[in-house]
Amino acid sequence: SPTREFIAGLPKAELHLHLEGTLEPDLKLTLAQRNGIEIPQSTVEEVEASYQFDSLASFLAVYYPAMDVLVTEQDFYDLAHAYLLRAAADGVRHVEMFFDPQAHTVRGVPFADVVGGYHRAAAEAADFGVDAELILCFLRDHSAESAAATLEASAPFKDLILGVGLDSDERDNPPAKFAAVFARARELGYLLTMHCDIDQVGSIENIRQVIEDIGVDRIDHGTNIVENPELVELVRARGLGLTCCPVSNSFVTSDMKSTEIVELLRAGVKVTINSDDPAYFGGYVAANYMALAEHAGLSSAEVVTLAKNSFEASWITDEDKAAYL
Ligand code: ES4
Ligand code: ZN
Repeated sequence: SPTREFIAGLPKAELHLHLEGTLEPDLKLTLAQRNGIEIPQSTVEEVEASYQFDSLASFLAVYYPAMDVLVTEQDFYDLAHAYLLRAAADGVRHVEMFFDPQAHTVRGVPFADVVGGYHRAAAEAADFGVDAELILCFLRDHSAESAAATLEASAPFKDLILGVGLDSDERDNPPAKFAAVFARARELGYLLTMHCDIDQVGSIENIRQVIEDIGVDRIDHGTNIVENPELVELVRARGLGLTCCPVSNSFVTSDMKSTEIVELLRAGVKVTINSDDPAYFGGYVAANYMALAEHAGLSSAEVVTLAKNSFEASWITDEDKAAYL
């Protein structure tokens, strides 16, 4: 079975990472103090103790309020910079990072400060060997109108953003709710992805919508296609990437879904391994590869395939892919 050193040494791309999900307890305390924001915790241990959840809903209830400490352009820079240093140490060479502008603009933070801080950190990461890009996520439990307004607000920053995604609570917020917003995003030149969460009731119908109606360029999670052989074949034949997050899965459903992930991998689907919200779930990308490899008994060759898949499913040019593969 592959060692941690072997996994960390493999060049990897990370394709499913929420920047707001990299807020470590010590940075949360630092930012709260710097910005004069009152939070219920005053030590790292207390913040860690508040990072408790056993479902997506209980996670999101901790996750969104924690973001109140992010206020200035420098805060967004500091958050992304800290993540990118950790990613580099885990062997990440390319990363496509989600961010949730609505979680900040609803509090009065200017869109330009969010994108500005994140982009400044992304650009600087080239100095330590990481190529970093941004994916704007809409909050699916907010209205389609709010998403449309956010999309228009992003237009002046189009060159700093690779694509758009959809996250937060999937229940009662199907892909079709955002069909017009995603069609407009495509017109603007963005690539498209959407979360299809593993705990979702009616998951197969939502996955069918994201492929056939929205026409996504990737699927976040999407592991539930395993229940439907026709969808597995469609995703395999189209070469659509799935961004799986084993450690996150184990928090949301008490199951890493290693059987399902490995079944899809062995069926030839472009499965990738990612960390989702590592500060909350306690594992950056190498720990996610390690957890899956140990749990499923993966060979070193299969781990190498996962790392190759991460570049193949990425949104870099074919020329750049060839340089990594
Ligand atoms: C998320 Cl685990 C998860 N699910 C849905 N939306 C999210 N945003 C950040 N983490
Ligand atoms: Zn996610």
